[in-house]
Amino acid sequence: MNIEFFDTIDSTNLEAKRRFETLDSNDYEKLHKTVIVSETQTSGRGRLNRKFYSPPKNGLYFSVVYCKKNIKSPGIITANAAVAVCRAIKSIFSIDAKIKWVNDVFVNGKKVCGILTEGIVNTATKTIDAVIIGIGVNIYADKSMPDDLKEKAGAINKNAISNSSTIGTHNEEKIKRNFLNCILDNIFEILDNDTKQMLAIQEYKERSMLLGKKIIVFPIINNAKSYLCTAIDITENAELVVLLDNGTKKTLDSGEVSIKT
Ligand code: BT5
Repeated sequence: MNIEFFDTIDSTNLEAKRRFETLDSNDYEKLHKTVIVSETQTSGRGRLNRKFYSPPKNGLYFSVVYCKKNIKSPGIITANAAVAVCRAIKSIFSIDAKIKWVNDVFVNGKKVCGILTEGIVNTATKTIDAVIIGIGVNIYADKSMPDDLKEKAGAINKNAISNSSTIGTHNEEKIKRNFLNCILDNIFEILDNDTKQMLAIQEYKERSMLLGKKIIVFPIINNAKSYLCTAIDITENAELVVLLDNGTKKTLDSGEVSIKT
């Protein structure tokens, strides 16, 4: 593993992508397990070019490069990473986090982590031979968080405020570093072993905050209309199975969902 730290950067995912641009596709393997970490991001990104708020001190923002030939489902990797983050939250903070399909980790009903997995296509073989797993976690609460985010975004340690005098001290930095190491250990332990990947998907399902609930699906393809249904299962490929009111089952491999309140 090779970890690089930045004070500030546009986006750790973009930085990881730039590393690939300098390489011939036969040499992608050289970047395997490269980790780019930044104290803050000026253009932190979510899916569909949404923004990911990444102020300094509060959180962890990093990207993990994982190389493997012909990756069939980046969705499974996102699910594996979400489980790794939950295990690390349990180890370091003794909190049981939940997962909202596909890529969000929740504590106390609020999103504390988002994951953006991007595939790198080998131009010669047209297969996905590497992924960049971008992970942003809010560890401490942020007083300056924009109002539109406050409703849905939270922090693991919501009682610690980022501009209090303790944050940024040696102890807080140590917790942050241990937390990062713990997430990375868990990610590689899972991704390096097919059986552990399968077990992680089982845990992903157990930690799901959707199963059994009425949800609204917002398809992200073709501007299709949103619809109401019940989340009934998660497959071994981390797809969401939903039951429509007319009795039809659907298996979703992407999309945006919200729990009907
Ligand atoms: C995500 O997208 O949640 C994936 C976020 C991945 C961020 C990491 S940070 C390191 C790496 N480098 C990057 O540039 N990105 C990755 P999505 O599911 O599309 O959710 C985006 C939505 O989450 C936004 O539209 C906001 O509503 C919300 N959001 C933004 N910032 C947040 C934050 N700090 N905490 C919680 N929610 C946030």
